[in-house]
Amino acid sequence: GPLGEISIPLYFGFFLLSSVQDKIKCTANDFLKTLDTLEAFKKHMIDFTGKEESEVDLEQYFQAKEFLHCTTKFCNYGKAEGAKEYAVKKMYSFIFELSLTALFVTPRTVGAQVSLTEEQLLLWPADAESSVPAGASLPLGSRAHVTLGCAEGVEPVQTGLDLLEILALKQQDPKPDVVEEMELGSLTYYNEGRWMLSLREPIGARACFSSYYK
Ligand code: ACK
Repeated sequence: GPLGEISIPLYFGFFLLSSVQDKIKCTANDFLKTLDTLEAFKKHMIDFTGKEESEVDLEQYFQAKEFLHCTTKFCNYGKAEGAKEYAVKKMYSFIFELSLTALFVTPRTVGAQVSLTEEQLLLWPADAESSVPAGASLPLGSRAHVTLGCAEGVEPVQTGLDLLEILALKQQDPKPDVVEEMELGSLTYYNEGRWMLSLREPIGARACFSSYYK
């Protein structure tokens, strides 16, 4: 059939413009640098190091990503469920303004939470949140994120799963203790090395809706 001739990409997503990427990388690095110096973080350093009394340089700990993007649909060249149906969506190469509303860090990943608009949600697959942790029910688009870095040996798919986990914990306890008021916003600790900085002012990030092939 005709679909056999269409080549379906590895994934679709919003690709941050290069000027925006530089700005976000700087913001994220500043955040990691500051987080590293906080007493509250040092108290839980073992989450990252696995042993008492050792230090971690968070900027070194995470391998920074190139091509910052917010994946909408992972298609795996047509092998992922729903890939072909998704691939017929239009709005190719349109520019969107993404709103980054939080930065989060776990021993596995560092990322930015993306709050999608109604229009952007039209590009969001209905089943993206199907791997929500047990007991939680999160709205469509909850998984939307930009992976900023992964610890050694960690695949980027983990960033969205880490975000869902934090949001599920947040849902259980909507008013957790804020650990620290930082310049950029309030920092909260969700145990087991999970940190979230809710930004006082969301970061606007212009991004092009497109697809990626390796
Ligand atoms: O950081 P990400 O959102 O996580 O961007 C990359 C991109 O696709 C290329 O690997 C994401 N990704 C990988 N596998 C999956 C999956 N099974 N479901 C959703 N996103 C995925 C990865």
